[in-house]
Amino acid sequence: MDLRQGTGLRKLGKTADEFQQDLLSNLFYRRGTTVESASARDAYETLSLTVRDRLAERRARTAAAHYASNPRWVYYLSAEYLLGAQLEQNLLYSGTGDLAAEAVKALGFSLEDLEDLDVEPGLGNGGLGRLAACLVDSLATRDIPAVGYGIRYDLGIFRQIITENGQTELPDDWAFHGNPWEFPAPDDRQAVGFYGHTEPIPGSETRKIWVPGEIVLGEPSHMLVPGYGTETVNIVRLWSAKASEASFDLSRFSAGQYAEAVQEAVRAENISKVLYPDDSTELGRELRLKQQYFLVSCSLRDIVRRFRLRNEGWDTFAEKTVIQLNDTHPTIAIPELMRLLVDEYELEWDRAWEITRKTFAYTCHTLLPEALETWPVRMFEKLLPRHLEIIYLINMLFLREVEARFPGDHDRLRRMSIIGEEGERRVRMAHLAVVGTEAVNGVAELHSKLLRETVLDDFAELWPAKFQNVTNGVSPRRFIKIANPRLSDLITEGLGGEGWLRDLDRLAELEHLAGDASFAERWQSIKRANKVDLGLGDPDSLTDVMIKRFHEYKRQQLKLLHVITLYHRIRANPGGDWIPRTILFAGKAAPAYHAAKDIIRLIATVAARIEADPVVSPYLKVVFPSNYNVTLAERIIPAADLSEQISLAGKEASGTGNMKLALNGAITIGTLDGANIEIRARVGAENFFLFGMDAYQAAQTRINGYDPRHFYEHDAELRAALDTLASGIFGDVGHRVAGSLLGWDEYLTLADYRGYIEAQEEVERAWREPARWTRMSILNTAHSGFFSADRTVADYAARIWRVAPVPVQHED
Ligand code: OX2
Repeated sequence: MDLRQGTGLRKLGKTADEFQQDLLSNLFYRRGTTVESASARDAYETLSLTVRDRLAERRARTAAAHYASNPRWVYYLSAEYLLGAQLEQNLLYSGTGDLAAEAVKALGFSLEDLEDLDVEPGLGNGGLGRLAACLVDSLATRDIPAVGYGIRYDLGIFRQIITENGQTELPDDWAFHGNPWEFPAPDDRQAVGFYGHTEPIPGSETRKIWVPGEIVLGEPSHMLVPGYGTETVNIVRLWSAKASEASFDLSRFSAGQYAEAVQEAVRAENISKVLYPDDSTELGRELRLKQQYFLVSCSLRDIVRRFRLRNEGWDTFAEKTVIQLNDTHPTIAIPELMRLLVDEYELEWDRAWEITRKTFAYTCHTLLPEALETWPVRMFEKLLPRHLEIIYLINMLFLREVEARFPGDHDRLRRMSIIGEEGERRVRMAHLAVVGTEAVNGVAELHSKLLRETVLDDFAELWPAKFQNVTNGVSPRRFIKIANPRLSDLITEGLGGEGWLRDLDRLAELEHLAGDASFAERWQSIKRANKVDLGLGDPDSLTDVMIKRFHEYKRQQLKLLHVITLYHRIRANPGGDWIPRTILFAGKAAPAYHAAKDIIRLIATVAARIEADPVVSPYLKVVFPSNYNVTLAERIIPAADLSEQISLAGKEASGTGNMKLALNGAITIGTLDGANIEIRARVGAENFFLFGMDAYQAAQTRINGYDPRHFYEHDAELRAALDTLASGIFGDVGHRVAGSLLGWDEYLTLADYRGYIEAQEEVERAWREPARWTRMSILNTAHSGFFSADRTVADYAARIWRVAPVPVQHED
């Protein structure tokens, strides 16, 4: 029996009968119940296990193939993963959807009932976390040996309830009923130190001993990440904080001090208790820094352990390992690897530095200055004293390099230093990430260019070859095949097969069908049917969606000004030939981001007012479903006609919702920002509603002294909209939002207002010609194949990771 290949295992069934038997045996032996008494949850858990078993078998073959080839590995370090619901994905990726439907029917349930019980793990905030999930999907699909490392937060992104009072947050105990998709691996536990002090080692200048003041255990569990249309199953390994036995104070317990007895343990386990619900902003709390180091320390030790299973010494470490840092959150991995190599494995500093620099690569996801993480030196020193010493040494040697290239340029040294000296001294994580890596990339062409020209210009001048662009992408399986089965079937029929799901450029062949009247008619009726399914408005109305995190730079407030303008226009001319619109907003705001929460509340209030207005409501409906997450996105995206991507140019690094919507045939109204530019270039300017300043004009407008009141005074419709907001009918929130727009308007909303309204008029002209609209919609899908995450991963693999696929053998 060949244990390693997993071929000694009993074969898992391929027929309906065999699947059914496996399901029953899981019901009896693993769930401990019977057919007669099985609840929906029993059925769900059992089905999940049965599907998981099939992936586990592939996982065993994957591990065997990887073990045998000792390949170069990609390790993706990310503080966030928004994996989305697992059941439907895993049914698809294991090809067991039909078998499962039949088998659960025999238990008296429908697949849809059970899918409703499948809770998505909300271990991320927004685009950055969902990108991580799309990339691990594509890594497996491309047969690249990879592990994603993250944190298993007990509480994910908060559950949101929207009422007329705005957003309320509730804790998201996503694994309350357990999580059938994960495998705990307590044996691979790691111990992580915090606080304490360092001690010199006599005779060594660079090595030190770190004596931590607190030790916390990290316990991993993993979720399976199957590739689509291939045998590979990779994993995402998530760490949970566990108190060590010693942290329970038995003597206090015996003395009746129950709370004090567990105090230390509670503190330790708080590290992975909750995801910080902020997006694109820096937080700066010690617990967050603890989370970051916890992730990094556990993951690096695991990476080293895995390397040592197959290799000896350190000569080949950087050859066999590439670690991608998803934004700066895991950047402490750089000094941590130095610490492991120098202090624990006793390598010379220079050699350790060479290995470290070659091992890491860094993806930056923002340009917003407030999102560039920095940590107070004092906090760092207290929590990670040894790491701070290492950072100082890295910085000293780095600044020497800069000084050698630009002698006497002190201002440059100050600008580039890893330690910021303005005000309170702070560690600049983005600088550390650039200095300690081999490659740095932005996430869309414009973003990468602006990184080189602005935020990281000094670094780009020093190391031009280090800077690259890798435009983001999304999973076509989750966001077309699963989310939009009707459209997928039509595409498959039109292209004569499902090959497009692994090679999304093939969508381009749909171009020939754009002029085919019957194809176009089916295209249109699918969109309508998806709107009926969504059930949030008249399916014949123009469904206009803005779905994303709430942030002032994304400018939901500009969309709101459009809503009020429409409201005024309809009231002024109730008999007009108005196009019925359903405007859908969805998204969360960080709980402490008051300006964004004001905008949510204002939208909810305006929506109610419109609803109650008999003159306007036949034409205009504003809906705001609660709790936007991956699952809800999968329902909204297929139903969208118009995709709102209206951030101030130069602020949205990429966007990925824009890609998902275009792929599903929504037409974008947007600025020249992030990936919008690349979408427009591909789908064609005539199939995209463009408006607004570009990034350079926006920057120039600010420099020239921007005055929002100028636009207020010179545009009667804009004035009317702002006056309505400020009139008091929407209470204090109306005042505050209008006040901020008129007072400062950080994101130049008023300057882009007129252009936006005109672009919306162009939208309406196009909508009045259904054949033209449908053609535009088909062409958006046809020319968005570039935005597959499979292409993104291929780009990383070729230009940054330099890794090759390792195919996994089929079961024989
Ligand atoms: C987001 C960016 O805001 C968004 O533009 C991008 O598409 C996404 O990351 C994936 O690259 N936190 N979230 C982001 O950046 C940060 C920081």
